Amino acid sequence: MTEAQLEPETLRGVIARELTGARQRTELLTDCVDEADLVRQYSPLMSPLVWDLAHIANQEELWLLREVGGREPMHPEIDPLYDAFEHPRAERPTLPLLPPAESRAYAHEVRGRVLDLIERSRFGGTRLLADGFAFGMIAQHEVQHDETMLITHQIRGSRGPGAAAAVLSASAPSPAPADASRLPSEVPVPGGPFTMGTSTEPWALDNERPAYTAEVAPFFIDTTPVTCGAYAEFIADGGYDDPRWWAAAGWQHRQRAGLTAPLYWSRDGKQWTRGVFGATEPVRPDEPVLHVCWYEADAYARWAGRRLPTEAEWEKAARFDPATGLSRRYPWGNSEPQSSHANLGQAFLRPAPAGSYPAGAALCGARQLIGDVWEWTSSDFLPYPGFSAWPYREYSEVFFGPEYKVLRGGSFAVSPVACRGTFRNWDYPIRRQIFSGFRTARSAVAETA
Ligand code: AVJ
Ligand code: FE
Repeated sequence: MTEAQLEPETLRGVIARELTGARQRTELLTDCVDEADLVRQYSPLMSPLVWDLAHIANQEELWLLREVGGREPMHPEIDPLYDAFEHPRAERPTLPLLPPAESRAYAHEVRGRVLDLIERSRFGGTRLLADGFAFGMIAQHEVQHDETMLITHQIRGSRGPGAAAAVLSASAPSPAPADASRLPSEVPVPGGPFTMGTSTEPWALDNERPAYTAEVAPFFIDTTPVTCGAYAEFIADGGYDDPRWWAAAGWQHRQRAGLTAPLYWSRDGKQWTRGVFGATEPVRPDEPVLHVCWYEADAYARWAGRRLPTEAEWEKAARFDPATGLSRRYPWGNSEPQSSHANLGQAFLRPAPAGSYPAGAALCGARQLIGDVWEWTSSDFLPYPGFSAWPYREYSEVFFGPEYKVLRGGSFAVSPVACRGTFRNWDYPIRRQIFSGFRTARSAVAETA
């Protein structure tokens, strides 16, 4: 979605393309397992895949057919089943959910009516319709659930027929570019004010709004996400056994949960292996580390003599243009993400080697800020000054507070439509089933004469 106001005909094309692309992914993720596995719950952290499918359709019906289109509910009795707030994930398999065939039929029927609605819409008159926001919100909702479903596939591993990697058949990303080994380990970012958040990005969600002036002190940030090789050094140095590196709550969690390595890592003699969608392979030292919780990222950073970047630092590194003083939409500028910019959209089912995507570098020189792995920041998930919940409180507002940490940048699993320099994700600091990694930062020490 561009920042420029689009003619209705152009906007129609953009919306149809985003919704159709999201649906192709949803179908891949749900057609590659049999009925029994669609209704199975693989982890109390995740819904059965069939819940995601019907929930995607239900949100689309709610916002596009009912709110925008003024239609009557198609099946009002099922609404509560797919309301994420009425039933926590752990409870969902016990609900009288629509079976797979009915879920598919429901999603198909809703989508057919939505495509008709797009043809008739003028994209104006109400805030929900302006710039096609409601359609953009729903496209983003579906691709967010596509990421959630891919997480379920990773948890599922090789259990059951049709291990995800084979069915989703993603190829490997290219090897790191020639200059990757010569990159500086960190790059400087100037202190001072910059514009954080947005008031102009048409499909930005409420928690990214409004734009405001944030101030940061000068700092350095890692050029790339922390790699598996660097993380393995932390492990080898006894990092998991030394409470000095861990936040108090993190150490407690590390003890209680018995953490010794990232999720899906195991020790095979002298080398680390990792489970990837049901396959086991040697850990690749130059790949960004994946499946670490905030506490692990925080401990690694302290061990390295560094710290996690704040959310404002991350965003300044990603967006700030010192020449104009303006914040850009993406690290590479204002143009829509292309496959040369970032590893997004489940094109590959893994992060690309550190130093990849030189065309997607930020002006400060940092690479892979967008795509590959979600990056933990040190910040709590809080509203920006002037925030107002829109169009519903349950997207962001009910989560604000110190119990959630912000992640930035987007992983290989999220589509470009739900990924930009201002986009905010959040989760509990103990969570690591998500496609999470991190990079570190340090404050620039003022030079004394
Ligand atoms: C923004 C990823 C935290 O999955 O809980 C999906 C996105 N919100 N349906 C989540 C979301 C409603 C949300 N995250
Ligand atoms: Fe949802």
